[in-house]
Amino acid sequence: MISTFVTSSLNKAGWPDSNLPEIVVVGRSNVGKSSFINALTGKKKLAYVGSTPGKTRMINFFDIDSTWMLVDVPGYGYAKMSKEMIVKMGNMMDEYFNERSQISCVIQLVDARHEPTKDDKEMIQMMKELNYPIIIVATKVDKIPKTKRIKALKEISQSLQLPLKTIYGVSSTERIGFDEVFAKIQEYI
Ligand SMILES: Nc1nc2c(ncn2[C@@H]2O[C@H](COP(=O)(O)OP(=O)(O)OP(=O)(O)O)[C@@H](O)[C@H]2O)c(=O)[nH]1
Ligand SMILES: [Mg+2]
Repeated sequence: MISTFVTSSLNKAGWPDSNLPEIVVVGRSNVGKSSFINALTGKKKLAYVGSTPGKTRMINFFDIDSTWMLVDVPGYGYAKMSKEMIVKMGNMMDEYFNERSQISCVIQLVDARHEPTKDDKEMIQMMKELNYPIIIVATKVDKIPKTKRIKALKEISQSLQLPLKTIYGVSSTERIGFDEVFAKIQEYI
């Protein structure tokens, strides 16, 4: 897989002039979106990973094999973000999700260790209303003992009222679960 950074945008004017299908990675701040993109592409420093939440502030586009784009967006639910910033980012995301016609799938990340949050559920609802197919990925499974991972995924599937087989567990640090997610992505590009 050949992956390259294309551009970062703050608004429509900054979106790449391209018709490639886009797969967007969404989720709470710090859930591991940028790490997921790096692990999926096998490039350690493609997307910026921060030790503190709120690191990704723009919409970042990555070209994959000149065939599709992977899109990294800012996380939601970061308590320390200023109100002004929350509004700015909300508008930026609304514009993208409402007007970018080639969005072909949304990858919703949730933390494997916790029940999906109210924000997670609202995000999923919003994506459903926009008619985007959604892939649910539970991150950081390395932080759960191996014997308890299935149970954690089951709890997420129950909480979201989605079949267990539609929830993918991954670890970006241990590189677990990416082949399965990649195969699923292929269905949408
Ligand atoms: N143990 C473990 N840590 C992870 C994993 N994925 C991400 N992290 C850590 O979680 C923190 C946040 O990761 P990011 O990839 O920057 O998260 P993000 O969702 O892009 O965050 P924002 O850009 O702030 O919205 C970093 O310290 C990562 O190293 C994982 O699978 N396992
Ligand atoms: Mg990020």
